[in-house]
Amino acid sequence: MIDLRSDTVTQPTPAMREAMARAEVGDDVFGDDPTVKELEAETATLLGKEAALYTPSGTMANQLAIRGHTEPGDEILVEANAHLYYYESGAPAALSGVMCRCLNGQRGIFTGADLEAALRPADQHFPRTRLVCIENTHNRGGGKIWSVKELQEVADTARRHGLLLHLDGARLWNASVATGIPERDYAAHFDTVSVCFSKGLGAPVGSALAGPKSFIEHVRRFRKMFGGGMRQAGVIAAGALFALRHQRARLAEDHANAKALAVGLAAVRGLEAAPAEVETNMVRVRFRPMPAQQFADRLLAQGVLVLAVGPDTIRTVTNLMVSSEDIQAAVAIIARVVNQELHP
Ligand code: TLP
Repeated sequence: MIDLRSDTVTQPTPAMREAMARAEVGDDVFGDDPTVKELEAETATLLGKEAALYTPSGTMANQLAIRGHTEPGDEILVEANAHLYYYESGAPAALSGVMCRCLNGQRGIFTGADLEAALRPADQHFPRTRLVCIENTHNRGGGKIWSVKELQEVADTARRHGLLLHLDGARLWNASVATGIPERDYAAHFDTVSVCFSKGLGAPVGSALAGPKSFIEHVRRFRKMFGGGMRQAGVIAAGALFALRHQRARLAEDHANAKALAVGLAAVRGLEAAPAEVETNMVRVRFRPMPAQQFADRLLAQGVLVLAVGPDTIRTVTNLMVSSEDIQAAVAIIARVVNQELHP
């Protein structure tokens, strides 16, 4: 099986398992777990923030940020395809009682002018607009990277209007490896940043929310409330620490594999893939003749796993478990399935 559904499918390597087995642990709800503390400190430093909080998932990290920055009835501004709005089970409404106002971006990117156009005067008729959220890289945008200039422009506009800023940096590592711009330079524009260890970095579990110390202490209580207080979490935090230290630079391999995959698929007649749009580890592919889920099922039967993400669009994500040889094999299998459909 060549699993291209997501970079979340990665399994811990033998060296990572070894680090996890050796982890020194304690009860983290009592603040006793040295490995969790080490992970939080190292993450905060990397992101240039005062503190960080380990969470079981990226979803929880994002939702803690929203809960911490808002009050029920507030409004947050998000891009229409943002993960924290599109893929988090309605959590902003359920857990924070906020309204989401959506901006339409281009592959997830919106501008200061877009933001400006969505703002309303302070008036008792309107919800209080509080927070702007950005996702970098952008998942449904196909792994698109926000440039620092684009971020800066939106952040300046938000600040001018007294708004707070949160970055969903589940794949910020990919943006940094692709551009050479350190994570902290992206993070500097935001009050809070969430990052994931369990995606391309290859750790089995966990994410973190980073920001000012007082804010992190504030949301620690919400983490408990949301059921995210973990006990001997050092076992999994050790996997995250190992990933952070040893598996960040190798994301460049995933990016090269994604590019090769896109080039290979673009050459298959009947498929629409755009190699020039591949900036990190994701490739979106359109095959118009059949519904995406049916296409995904056909590929599954031939040993290639992909995700249907639109009526006729599938997503492939390169990852630690997939070699460049696997990529060539996947291209051949996908081409065969397409040809069988077009020339039965
Ligand atoms: N994304 C998953 C699915 O939920 C779609 C994936 O396979 O891509 N932010 C971003 C940008 C994400 O892509 C994800 C996961 C999350 C947050 C949530 O992380 P988890 O799954 O740890 O809650």
